[in-house]
Amino acid sequence: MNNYETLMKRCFELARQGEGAVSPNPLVGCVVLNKDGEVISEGYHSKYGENHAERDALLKLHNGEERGGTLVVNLEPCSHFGKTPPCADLIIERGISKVVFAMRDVNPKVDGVKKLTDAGIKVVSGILENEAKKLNDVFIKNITERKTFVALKTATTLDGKIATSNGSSKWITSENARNEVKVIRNRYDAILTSSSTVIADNPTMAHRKKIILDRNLKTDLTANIYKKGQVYIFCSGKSCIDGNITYIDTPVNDEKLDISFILEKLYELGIYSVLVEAGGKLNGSFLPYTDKIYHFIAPKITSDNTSRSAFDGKLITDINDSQQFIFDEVKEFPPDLLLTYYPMDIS
Ligand code: AOF
Ligand code: ZN
Repeated sequence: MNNYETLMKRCFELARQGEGAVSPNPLVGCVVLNKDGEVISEGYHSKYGENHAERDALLKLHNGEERGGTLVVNLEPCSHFGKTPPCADLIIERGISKVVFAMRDVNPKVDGVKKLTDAGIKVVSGILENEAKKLNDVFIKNITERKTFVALKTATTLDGKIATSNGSSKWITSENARNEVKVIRNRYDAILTSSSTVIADNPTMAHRKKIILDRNLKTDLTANIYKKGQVYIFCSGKSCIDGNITYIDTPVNDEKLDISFILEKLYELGIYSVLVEAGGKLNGSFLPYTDKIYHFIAPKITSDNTSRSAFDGKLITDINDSQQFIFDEVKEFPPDLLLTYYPMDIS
């Protein structure tokens, strides 16, 4: 691994400190080196509307020690006036001679490369580009498709089960793994679950925004999930705001709430990413819309075919009709594993 890759990894680490606070902006971290190649400053985008990573790093320097130096950042520096002035202008003003970044900004308003090269700054791009794109998968989907990013979390036994046939499920994974779920939740604008999960498990699912799919309004408003945060209930036939709860009347197909409608509504509400945490039925319905899966696996086997599966979508009779995914990574939360994967792009 060369030095730029090491520095870029540091940018990713810094960028992640903005998780849960920068949406709908991207996660960005930045490292500044002086002309001798020594790290003299670091920064990151910490909150939506606040300074971008490059500005955060450069404003910490007061004596011109960045002149002739290099700025490393995981996203092409911006060149437009948004909530903040263009980073490219500040980079030029501070006399930086080289900018190293991982990926172009997909925001069509941005052409930092042109602004920087026109000013005579050397630009190196594409360092750890794939990793950078994964880090900002939500931002990329939001900007390029104008759609809400859907992540899904499940925790299963080795035979892919989330509960026994009578619903016993506490606990499949260890506390270690369950603590990581809290970290994952924070990455997304909202969590989403079903009335069945609320009724069966009465989970708290601590989050600032919660979405419940409850067609016939079967859940009890005294359930833990309603105690804190802003709640959106997608249901049939009710449309109003009551305290922290917004009811959204939703079309129904085949006795199921229309998921495309729900996802469009979420985008309109400014909920640009969502983490689905539910049972097999809802997981199955969301599978075709899912952009990323977090799958915790405990080293256990129920060995009971009537146990409930993590994905209970539709009947298929040809194994080649299975939905295909690409493994991303495996992490250990002993004794469990966390496997992440993305849907295979079949277009
Ligand atoms: C960067 N560095 O740290 C971030 C960038 O409204 P604003 O001013 O915050 O601009 C938001 C846009 O700027 C966002 O859509 C993306 O294109 C870029 N974000 N750019 O150079 C950063 N957060
Ligand atoms: Zn910027």
